Amino acid sequence: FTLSARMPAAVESEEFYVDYQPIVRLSDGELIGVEALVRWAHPEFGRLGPDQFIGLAEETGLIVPLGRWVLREATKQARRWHDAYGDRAPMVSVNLAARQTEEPTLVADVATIIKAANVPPSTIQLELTESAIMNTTGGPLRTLRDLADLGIRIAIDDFGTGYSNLAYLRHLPVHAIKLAGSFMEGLRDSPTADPADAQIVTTLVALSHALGHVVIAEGVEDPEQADRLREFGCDNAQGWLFAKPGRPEEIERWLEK
Ligand code: G
Ligand code: G
Ligand code: MN
Ligand code: NA
Repeated sequence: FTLSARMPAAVESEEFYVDYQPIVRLSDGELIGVEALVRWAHPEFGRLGPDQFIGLAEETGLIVPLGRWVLREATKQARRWHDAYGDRAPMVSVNLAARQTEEPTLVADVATIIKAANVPPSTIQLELTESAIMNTTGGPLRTLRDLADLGIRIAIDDFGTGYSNLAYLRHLPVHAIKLAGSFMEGLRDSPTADPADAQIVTTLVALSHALGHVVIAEGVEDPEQADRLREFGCDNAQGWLFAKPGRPEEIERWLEK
């Protein structure tokens, strides 16, 4: 209760901030993008992770203004990186909660934010889970087309963990598929690794490529997992093996090395 009571004021007073986690190309380790991840510097409770307040924000509807703030912050950061690094600037990938896709003004809000930041739309990607896509007010096809028409990219987050209607998903203008970190357990060089995970990952990579989507693996923690993903033809990866989420300066150090 105390958390949700403070949240509106916290959005106003900028107690929230955004960390960025590198997304790298598996073939050569090149930084191709970053995922924006919100944090809360709470005056009493210290640093809070999204697991501690995103659920609450969804229940109270505060995710709508908070999500808008995160997108605005991340697009401003994308603009700074574009000014400093040009074509080498990383794509910035931002999570959209299911509650946000229910907002009738979603597309207009995104358009306003992208225009105000004056950033090339193709450097912004929105991550939506399967359920966020299916719950869209105005229909998934219409909404995703309207978003894609802005020139931004759409990624399906945690792919393979929701209820996917594959026959339906294939008609949506999606650029990338993010494979949930839970599938990476089975790619470890360990006797307890479940071989079914490797089968699922191989199949999802093949399916995504057949549909013309880029594949990003999440939660990659060790070199064996990265090796297996390369073997399976997975394009990009994100995880502690490469870097933890960090401040924009850490991304800049990465770009300058
Ligand atoms: O950074 P961390 O691993 O703690 O993130 C936990 C969860 O919070 C992830 O599932 C991530 O998608 C979600 N999350 C992080 N930032 C945002 C955000 O800005 N908006 C939404 N909707 N979810 C976020
Ligand atoms: O949006 P999504 O649910 O994919 O959010 C990614 C979350 O996963 C972030 O909260 C991030 O901190 C976390 N994360 C990133 N890399 C790793 C990793 O290698 N292992 C684990 N366990 N979590 C990770
Ligand atoms: Mn995500
Ligand atoms: Na994910």
